[in-house]
This record gives sequence, structure tokens and C-alpha cells, in this order.
Amino acid sequence: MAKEKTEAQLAGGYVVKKLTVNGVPRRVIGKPEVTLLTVLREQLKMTGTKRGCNCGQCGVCNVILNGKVVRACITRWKSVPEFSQITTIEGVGTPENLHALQWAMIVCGAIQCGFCTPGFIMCGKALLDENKNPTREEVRDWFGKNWMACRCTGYKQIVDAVMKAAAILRGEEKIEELAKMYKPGDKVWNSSYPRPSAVYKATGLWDFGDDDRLKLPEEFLFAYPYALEGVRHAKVNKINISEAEKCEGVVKVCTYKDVKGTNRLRGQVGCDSAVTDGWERRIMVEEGDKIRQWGDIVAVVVADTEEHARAAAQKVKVDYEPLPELINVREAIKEDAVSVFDDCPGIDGMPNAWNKRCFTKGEDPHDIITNAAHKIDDEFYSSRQPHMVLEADCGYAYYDDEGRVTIHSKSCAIYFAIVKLARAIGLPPSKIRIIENNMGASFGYKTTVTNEQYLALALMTTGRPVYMRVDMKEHNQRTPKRSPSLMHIRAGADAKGKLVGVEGTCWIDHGPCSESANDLTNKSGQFFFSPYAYDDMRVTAYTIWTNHRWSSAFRAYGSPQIYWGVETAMDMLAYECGIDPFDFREQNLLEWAPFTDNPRGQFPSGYAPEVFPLPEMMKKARPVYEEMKKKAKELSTPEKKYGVGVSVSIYNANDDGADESGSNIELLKDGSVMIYNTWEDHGQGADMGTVGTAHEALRPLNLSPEQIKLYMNDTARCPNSGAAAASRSQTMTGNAIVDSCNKLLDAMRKPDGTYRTYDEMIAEGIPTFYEGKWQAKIQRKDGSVESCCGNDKDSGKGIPFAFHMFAVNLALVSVDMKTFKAHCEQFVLCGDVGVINNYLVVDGQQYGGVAQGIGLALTEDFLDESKYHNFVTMGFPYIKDITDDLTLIHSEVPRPLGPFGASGTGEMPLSGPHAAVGNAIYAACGARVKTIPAIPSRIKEALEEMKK
Ligand code: MCN
Ligand code: FES
Ligand code: FES
Repeated sequence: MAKEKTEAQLAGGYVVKKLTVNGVPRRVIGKPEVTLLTVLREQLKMTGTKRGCNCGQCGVCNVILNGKVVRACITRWKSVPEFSQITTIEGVGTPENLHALQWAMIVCGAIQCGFCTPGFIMCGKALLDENKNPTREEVRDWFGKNWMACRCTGYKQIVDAVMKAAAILRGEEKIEELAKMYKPGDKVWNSSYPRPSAVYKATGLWDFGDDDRLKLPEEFLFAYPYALEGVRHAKVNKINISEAEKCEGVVKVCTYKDVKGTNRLRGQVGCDSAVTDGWERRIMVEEGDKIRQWGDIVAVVVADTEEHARAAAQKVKVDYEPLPELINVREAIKEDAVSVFDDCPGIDGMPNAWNKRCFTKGEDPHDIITNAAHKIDDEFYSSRQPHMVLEADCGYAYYDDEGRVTIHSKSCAIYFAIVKLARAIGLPPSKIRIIENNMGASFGYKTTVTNEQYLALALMTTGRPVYMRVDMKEHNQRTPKRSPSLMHIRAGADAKGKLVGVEGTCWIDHGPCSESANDLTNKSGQFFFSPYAYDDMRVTAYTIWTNHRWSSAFRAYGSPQIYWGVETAMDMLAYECGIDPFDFREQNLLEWAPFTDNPRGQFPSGYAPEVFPLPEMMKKARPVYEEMKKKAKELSTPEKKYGVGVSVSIYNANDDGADESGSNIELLKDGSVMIYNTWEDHGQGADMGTVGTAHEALRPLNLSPEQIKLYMNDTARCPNSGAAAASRSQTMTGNAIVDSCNKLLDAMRKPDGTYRTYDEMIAEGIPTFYEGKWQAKIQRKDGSVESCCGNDKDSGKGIPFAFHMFAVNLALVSVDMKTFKAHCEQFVLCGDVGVINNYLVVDGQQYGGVAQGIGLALTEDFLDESKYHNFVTMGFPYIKDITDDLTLIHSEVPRPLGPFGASGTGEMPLSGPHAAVGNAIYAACGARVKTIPAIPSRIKEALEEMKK
């Protein structure tokens, strides 16, 4: 303290320091214990520096302090030396005058959601300031040492960017050349044109929800949703808010009694074969009802400040009786298990295993498998993967000028959110407006409502605008996760290694919420041994109620679960047959037979995909596989063993059944166009997707990409494009964009084939605004089309999907035979996503998806909420956990009904990599791990099992 007095003047408990911030001398006042991050963001409004984990585990808050990169969230104001030089992202470069690293991040495709981008740029700049000639490994070590986390990119393109920036700084490459990469008139479709938002993300100017908070009008209140810490299952007798109401700054303490509507959120939206509607999900816990999971909200405290709201929440008293907790699927399906919904009106006495979905093909294969020359019969378990976004849930709400409850949030399904909310909060849909905030990624959890209901409640009960955020710990504890799946799989092959029958039962742990359970549970059947040919199949899948986290969408929804079981089973069967696992898969590929009755050519739902590029993809992948096997053999020692694993996966690129999308276009006076749609942007690149597609559709107009303007993701102004889910936007919204562009072109086209100007259109009274639409359908050989439809619940028959994506995954993995730790050393993804709109985007999607797949295979899990609430305990894959030896091999087979031949890509790269990694562990050391993540104890256990 004495030392501090000499460094700074003390004034009323505040510490005043003279500093230079981004070259500007300033006198800054802060409380000694607050963090540098708080001073920068909350006081100086330098929102380019982000707040993520807030505990030193992600690096989004990096600044350069006296030449060293520091994480501002763990740097106390009192420890910042007086006269320090601080550089934040705002001081690195501007859109007109970018630093080399900012340029490089943009043109290397290293920016997706952009939440981590300022932090990486600060960290990378600090390295380049000292070393202009780093090796890739030095860059990776540097980011690793500095706890840099990115959930979107898989890191490879970020390292590419640092290497490129280093080359620019050494004078070997010129920024001017990068700036000239695109020339007007060039094709934007099927190119590497950088996404429009990248420049703002690279300069810290892209505001996310919590940045907006600091720029909202002063009258916004703060709303804090309160849940009982550690309670997963309990009968609630009484909720007492009287003490909380008396606390300083409190405007209102809301309970279920304040909810004007049914208090039950609608869950199932857009599924045409739903047996559940999700009405059991409460906004607020009711007296006399139950808490069914950690994080069920009992009160929302609205106060003048966050501090006051949080303090008052601690005074809410709940009288409850604890009940036995069902936190895993094995316990929940026991005969004598307590029922999660024994006292829920409408679903009283419902068993924990429900929503039975059956898929059948040919004969019952049970005896066929029993009598087969080779067979496997085993159980597999896939984990509760956490999404681990770097931006915690936040949002705000107010009444707009038309009196609508207007909610800004991270929603990636803004029209669905209205349907989910309306009856529950007691408003007609027309009185609700949702606007998507810039998102620090979602990976699907925001397909549902997580904070919108509390924002609406706080706004409607106080009549005053409100802001809400939770900290990262609460975010992780309360948001939904990927459903774990327990799978019992049997499969048989004949003496030559041909599949003769497959059979499975799957139990999907969905937590205490039925929302979207149909779609998810169906995936187990839809993709059961889907890349392969066989005559006979039976699959039964159940949804299971438990008291663990409720399940939401997570990238590749449902497919990592089933491919973990199926692709591990295929591997085991290959070894049983004595056939190389690659050969075994290749010789059993689906005998693609569209529009026939041949069961060997069709998916379990009884239809064939629109194209089937897997045979060619396997051919391309084979030499790579052989090379990797050779490498594994050469590298293996008794201490460290190497092996190569393969998996094949297929996933859909539109929503189940009757999916549809809309997108509108308007010709503007200056000859540019405005596109209106709700292609929500998690970070995947909805802006680029829209610009690339529209630019191609409008090529006759010879527009520059800047002349394609975007008005996106506001339900009051944009048509319903559906959710940015199911990898459906490029196909569904892409087609709607093309439809609207075609209508505009038709209207603008003159008899001589040239195009009218805006003024000519107006003069001739021709409308300048057009609505585009698209419905999911398949095309028959004779050109006729048939609409998609959902799966029959007893036979599984249906045509749920119009578009598909394909992957062959190859992993080279090492296993340390002392520690039993596995590491993925090399990964090759041979993928087909149709014709590619944008290579930077697609590469980024695929690297990032593979990284999440490696994480799923080896480290990521979400068990007890009291421990699994930070990135380290949840097994976040940092840069050194993800190999830099990542290769993508693109096959671009055009889709007959895809926009310019495109399919989707978002979820393809996360469907199968984990299974390739698991199979590589077996190839390396003989440990057959059947439960992911394959942590050292499981590998050790599997090795011991093998020795028995
Ligand atoms: N694309 C392309 N060419 C193709 C196919 C797609 O250039 N042939 C581009 C599209 O233009 C788009 C991107 O790839 O920019 C993804 O397109 P698509 O597969 O249609 O997926 P959506 O736009 O519907 O995005 C959702 C999808 C899903 S379901 C999840 S979950 C997801 C994901 O994409 N979450 C993400 N990718 C993510 N990426 C980031 N960074 N953050 C998330 O939260
Ligand atoms: Fe500071 Fe994560 S390290 S916010
Ligand atoms: Fe890194 Fe999204 S781009 S977290």
C-alpha cells in the first residue's frame, strides 16, 4: 500500500494514475480492487477488449501493458504501474489503416464470430513486436502459454495469419497486394472473398451484447435471474421475496405469479411428426411444483444496478424438500427409478423413458446377426458435450415505438423464439419483436430461448427497459448441453465381410425438457449405419427424462452420438472380419439407388440422398490413409504408440420435414440492393453467405459486393428464414435469396435483354421489392419434385431431408503408454458440401468443427455443475490440444436443387471426427474405448480389459 501511494495519488479510496492509453496521455481513476478490464470497458468504454471467462482462461481481454501482453480480467487496477503504456485493440489499427496482423486475420479467414479476435490480435502483435520471424510452432507455443482460446476456428487460420503478418512485417509481402485481392467484376461465389464483418471484428468495432450495454440509454435497469445453487430435484413449497423486495435499488422481484401467460414455453416448433410440444418447460418455478434441474429460475430481481440485483437475489428464500436426483441415463431407465414428471399436469406418471421412435428395414435382423459369421454386440456412450462459447448469455429488452416487447439477444432462431414465448408470457406473436445481437458464437444452444423469457418478464412487470447478463460460471451451469446417448448396437457381417444386418437401441438423456426431443431422437435412426448397405435393420430410440442439464441443439445435433456408436461398431466389426477398417467401410458403402425400392441403396428412412460422393471420396482418401498408416508405424515406439483411425459420416443440411425459408430484396435508388432475411449469424458467416449467394444470382447487374447491402435478423423488418440450424441456411435461405433475386431480375429485364435502372422501374410503375421463398423438396428422375416430410414414428419412413453433407475422417493419434494420454497428431477431413460459396468460410467451418470433434473425443465433458463450469474443467481444447497438421480435401459434387449446387457445411465436420480419433487409439495401442471422452483413465481401463 505504501508503495502504491508513491506511484499514485490516493483520493477517497480511488486510485488515480497517469497513463498513456493508445498513445494518448490520460489521467484514469479506478477503485484499487477492480480489474483493468473493468476500467477499460466500463469506464473508458473501450469495448474492443472483451469480457469472456473473466478468470484468465480465454485471452479475449488481452491488452499490451508496457510491451507485455496481459489478461486484463486478472490484472487489478492497483497493480497497473503509474505511467504505464497501454495498447488496446482500438490502438492497433482502424478499418482504413489496418495493422498487418489485422489484414492477415481477415484474408486468412481467421475470423468467425470474432469474439476472440481482438485478444488474438493483441497477443499475436506482442509476439511479432519481439520476433518477426517466428516458426508456426513458436506461434502455437506463444498462444498456448498465454491461454488463448478460440471455439470457432480450430486455430489453424489464426496461425496462418500470424505467419502472413510476420512476412508483411519483414517486407516479404505487401499489404497493398492483399488489399487488391478482389477486383470489381470478379466472381464472389466460389471464391475466398473475406466476409464483410471481418474488418470490424479485427478492429474491435464489432459490438456484442455486453458492449451494447455500455452504450444503452441510462434508464435501463438490470435484471438478474436467480436459481438455487446446487439444487437439481426438489419440491418447492414456498417462495418468499419479502426481504429481497426491501433491498437497496430493487424495483421489482418477479416470481411465477407475475407471468401473465401460461408460464409454459412452447418447445417443438417446425416438426411435422411431433408427439411432444415441450409445454412442460416453465419460465419460472411454481410453488407446489418442482425444481427439475440446477438453474431452474425461482425469481428475477430487477434493480437499478447489477450489484443491487445480485445482492437482493441472495435474500430470496425458498422453502423446498430435496428429492432424489436422476443425473444419468442408466439410473433413469431403471424400473424403480423415481419419475422426473410424476406430478406434472398433462404428463403425470410419465415414465422416464418415453418418445419411442422406431426405424425398420427388411426383416428383423436379430437372429441374422446372431447367426452371422462375424458379429459385434456392445454398448457405447457419448458424453454431455458443453458448447463452451466465449461470450456468456446476455441481452436487453424495451418497448419499441409500436409497443412491441422488443428483445435483443443471441438468438439464432429469432422467429422460433417468438413462437416459444408468446403464450408463455401472455402476448400475441405480433406484440413480440426479436433482434439478433452480434454473437460470440452459439453452436446451437441459442436455437432455444435461454434469457428472452426473463427479459420479457422483467420488462413487462416494470414497464422499464432492462438489461440482463450472467457470468460465465452461471452461463455454463444453466445453459443446455448436448444430450448424452447410451447405445446398444449389434451388427453382423458374412464371411466375406459384407454387412448382413444391424440393430440398435438408443437412450437419449434429454434432461427434464422435451423441447425438440423428436428431432434429436430421430437422428439415432436416420443416421444409423447410414453410409452403408444392408438389407435388414431395426432401431429403437427413446428420449429419457433426467435431472441433469436439459438438452438443446448442439452443432451436428444428434449425429456425434450415433456415429460414436456406429463408427466404433464398424471398426470393431472390421477387426472381427480381419479386414482393414478403411477397406471394410469401402466395401460396404451404400449401393446408392435413388427412387427405387432397393433397401441397400437407401437410408434407414427409406430414401436415397440427392447425390452420393462417398465412393469417390474414399478413393481420394485412400492414399492419404496409407501414407498416415506408414507414418504411424515409423513413429511408434514402446513408450509412445501411434495409430490411424477412420470414420465415415453423413449429415443433413436442412431441417426435418417441411422446412421453408424466405428472403426479400429491394432495389435501391443508387442501383445497389438491400437483402432482408433472418439468416442468423452465430459466427459461421451469414453475411458472407448472403452476399456470396446474392452476388452470384445478380451477376447480370455487375454489382460489387459492397453494393449488396444487408438488413438482417430483425423480426419486424425481415421475413422468416427459419433458424440458423441444421446447416440449412446456405441451402434453404440460399435458395430463397436466389428466388428473390430472380424475381427482381425478371422485373428489371427489358425486352432487349438489358436491365432497367431504379428510376426507370419507378417511372414504369414496376415494384422494386420482391419476396423470395424456398421449401425443402427432392427432385425425381423425371424432374418432378416431392416435398420433404418427417419420419413415421413406428417405421421411420419419410423424406426428412433434401440436402446432405458427407465426410471421410482420418486421424493419426499417439498414445503415451506411461500416462495413457492420447493426442491427435494429424487430421485429414475429406468432405463434400456441394459447390462451395466461400472457401475462407468453409475451411474455417471445417477446421473449427474438427477441433470440436477432437475435443469431444479426448477432453470435453460436462458432469457435475459444481465443478464443470469453467473452460479448464470442461476440457476446452486449447491450441496445443489441436494439431496444426489439419488438412481439408474438398469434393464439390453439385447438388441438383442446391443454390448454384451448394449443400450446407456447418455441422458436417463435427459428425464423425471423434470416432476416427477413438478408432485411432485402438489402432495405436489396442485400447477400445467405448465411452467418450477418451481420457487417460478410460484408455488405461480399456487396455486392462484387453489383457483379460
Ligand atoms: N457455406 C459455403 N458453401 C457451402 C456451404 C456453406 O460457403 N457449400 C457457408 C455459408 O455461406 C455459411 C457457412 O458456410 O456462411 C455455414 O453455412 P450452413 O452450413 O448453411 O450453416 P448455417 O449458416 O445454417 O449455420 C449454422 C451451422 C450450425 S447448425 C451451427 S450449430 C453452427 C455452425 O453452423 N454454429 C456455429 N457454425 C458455427 N460457426 C461458428 N463460428 N459459430 C457457431 O456458433
Ligand atoms: Fe480474461 Fe477470459 S482471460 S476474459
Ligand atoms: Fe474465435 Fe469465435 S472466432 S471464438
